[in-house]
Amino acid sequence: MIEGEDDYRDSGLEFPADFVLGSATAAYQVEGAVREDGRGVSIWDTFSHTQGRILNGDTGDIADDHYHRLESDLDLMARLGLESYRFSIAWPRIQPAGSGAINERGVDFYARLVDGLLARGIRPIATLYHWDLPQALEDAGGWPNRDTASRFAEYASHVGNILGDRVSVWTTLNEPWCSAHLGYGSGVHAPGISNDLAALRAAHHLNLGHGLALQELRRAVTKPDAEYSVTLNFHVLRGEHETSPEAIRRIDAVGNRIFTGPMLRGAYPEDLFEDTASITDWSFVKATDLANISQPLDFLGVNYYSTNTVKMRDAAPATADDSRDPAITGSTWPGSRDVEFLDQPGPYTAMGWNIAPDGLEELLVSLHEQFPKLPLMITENGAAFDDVEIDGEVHDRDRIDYLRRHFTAAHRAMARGVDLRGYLVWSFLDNFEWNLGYAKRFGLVRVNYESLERTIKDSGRWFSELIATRRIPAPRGSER
Ligand code: IFM
Repeated sequence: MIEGEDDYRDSGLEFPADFVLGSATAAYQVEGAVREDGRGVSIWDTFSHTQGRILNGDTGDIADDHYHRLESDLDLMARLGLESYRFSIAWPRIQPAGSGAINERGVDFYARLVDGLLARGIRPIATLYHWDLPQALEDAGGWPNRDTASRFAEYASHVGNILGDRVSVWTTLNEPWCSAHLGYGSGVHAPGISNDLAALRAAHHLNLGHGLALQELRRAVTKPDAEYSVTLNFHVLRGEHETSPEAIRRIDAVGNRIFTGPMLRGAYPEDLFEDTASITDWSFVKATDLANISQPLDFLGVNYYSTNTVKMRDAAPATADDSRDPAITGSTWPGSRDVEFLDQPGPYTAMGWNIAPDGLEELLVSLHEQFPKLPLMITENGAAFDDVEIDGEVHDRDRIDYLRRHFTAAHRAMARGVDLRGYLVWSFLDNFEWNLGYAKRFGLVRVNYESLERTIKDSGRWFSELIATRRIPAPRGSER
């Protein structure tokens, strides 16, 4: 990132009247109430209750207690002026064992959520799957098992029937890369499996589940102007080393094009097959799968936080039998163990992620060039910082600065012709940050994890001003 004139700290830039401004959360990260009203067990319940998996032994058992504080949280969204709220539906609340009859009490919670949003003039954006697979389906093989894709389609059909008259936007999956690669490849996420073949099979069955679910949704939904999407987290790759182009190609294939290929082009990239030939012949891809997966989308959801810098390792590639310690084997990405991820230039967020708004601009422009007819929406962007609450205030200047830079980047991409429809800040509330538990705070609103009290941070007020004026607010005194 270049500091100075071109540091993306613009203000005053205006967003069009129909540009959607809102915020996002996910069920397991905020809801709590994991044993209530007939909810079944998810892989994240199991994982978070397994010793050593989550920092400080945290679990989502209570999280932000959003399940019990729904009305006041909805009021808070309205106070912030959110135009849209992106939430996810916990599959185990709808179908506790992942198949069969629906659980009416679980349905009731999401009906109240959607109705509460609509009553406050906030557009509901519903994600069907943000990682909380019913444990019963994991016990039957999880995403590496083809049947999970069919179960997901069945679940989508139920949810479409129940909420299809009211939800504005449907998103099938959130970040299937995380589900496949972190869940079944590196194993740092639930269900905690480390197996290259399982990760690739999971990626394919997530793709298939996406396509089948979209078809079911389109059959069930009755709201005529409902929109359909999927959210991907893209890896924006860089590298100056002579081997970087090859490393970039590899990670782009197994990290990005493994999803955009089948979903948006109707084919897996040939180079992905070559890179992973020692792991699988991909015979789990059946004849009709690609046609089922490549369903039309109204827009593509883009999650962006930072960039990656890569090169090929100097030493000989590790074999699949080696320890999975990345220090020994290189990356844990299937077919790309000989790719090395390098330290990135700062500044960094509390996650250790580099702050690179130019990466967001580059990503949006590149997606627009690759898929010129497909509108885009930023469905997640935001930052964790070590916020401090003093006398009921959180002066999170770092987060405001991060958001200013990324809203500037989005605006610049639009000025370059990108059809960008909206921007949803991650996250509405501080919440359970997966394997890092409650140690990392991304919220526009602080949550006190003892009292569960909510406090709007300065960034929340900043975002409210942006929504109200549709312009990036001018920096105040100490903000620069
Ligand atoms: O908290 C997560 C979210 O669940 C998915 N996208 C990235 C966020 C920050 O890590």
